[in-house]
Amino acid sequence: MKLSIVLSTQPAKFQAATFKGDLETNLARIASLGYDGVELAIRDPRLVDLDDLERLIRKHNLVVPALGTGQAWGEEGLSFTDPDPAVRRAAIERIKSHVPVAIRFKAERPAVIIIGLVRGIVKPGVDHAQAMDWLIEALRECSETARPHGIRLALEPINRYETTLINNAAQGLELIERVGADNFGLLLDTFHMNIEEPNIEDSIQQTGERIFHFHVADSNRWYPGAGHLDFNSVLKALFATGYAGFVSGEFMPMPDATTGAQKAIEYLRAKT
Ligand code: LER
Ligand code: MN
Repeated sequence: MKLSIVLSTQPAKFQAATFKGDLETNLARIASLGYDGVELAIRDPRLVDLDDLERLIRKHNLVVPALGTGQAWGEEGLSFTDPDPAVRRAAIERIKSHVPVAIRFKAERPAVIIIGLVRGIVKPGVDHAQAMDWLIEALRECSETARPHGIRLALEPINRYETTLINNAAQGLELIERVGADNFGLLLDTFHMNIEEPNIEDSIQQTGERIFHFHVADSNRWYPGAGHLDFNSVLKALFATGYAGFVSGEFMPMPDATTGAQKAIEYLRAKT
């Protein structure tokens, strides 16, 4: 099993970005704990010294399986479904600006671009069907831009307390049909699945080859092993689909980032 963990390259309010703060220190720590990769949360590629980031990542022999983009929503309010067309356009352009970053961090394949909360929520006064149409339009445009470079986009079903647009895998699969792009799939996250899926293993099986990325946190959003999810069964279902990507830790830095990351890797490595 290839394991990565989320690192935010910029200050962020998002609680489950496990590592935040000094890049060099955090990358060294992630590598020394035995992780194979690091999932980079990048709010805006223009604000990051990509040459320096790439140098540090290579120095520590880490792979970048995916790029998180949700802080564009969390910190700036950009979304695909805002009633203001200028905000929707800015969100689309922001996601497209991650394409060169995904190419730069190519390992076996380019990094997956994550569409989490940048999809937005249904804002007051907006009809759900209208928000879905804007979402589909934006996803088609971004998938089309990414496709010639072999880059895939993964939309993450997110629990109902954070968004009202695409909460579970079944809705994600319907969206895939409507978007109609072969480089568009899903990111499944065990924390959200525990809240929304009727049966986690069945939803994994039904999503099958459209699982482009996978987040792990336990039921309480602490490191795997700290809650009541059955990771033996969840990981068995994941690998039975033929999934060959990374299992990426995205959990709260509890009791602190290093201890959580260490407990997670010990626990997950014992499963394979
Ligand atoms: C991001 O990957 C995530 O899981 C969401 O909870 C973001 O708010
Ligand atoms: Mn997640």
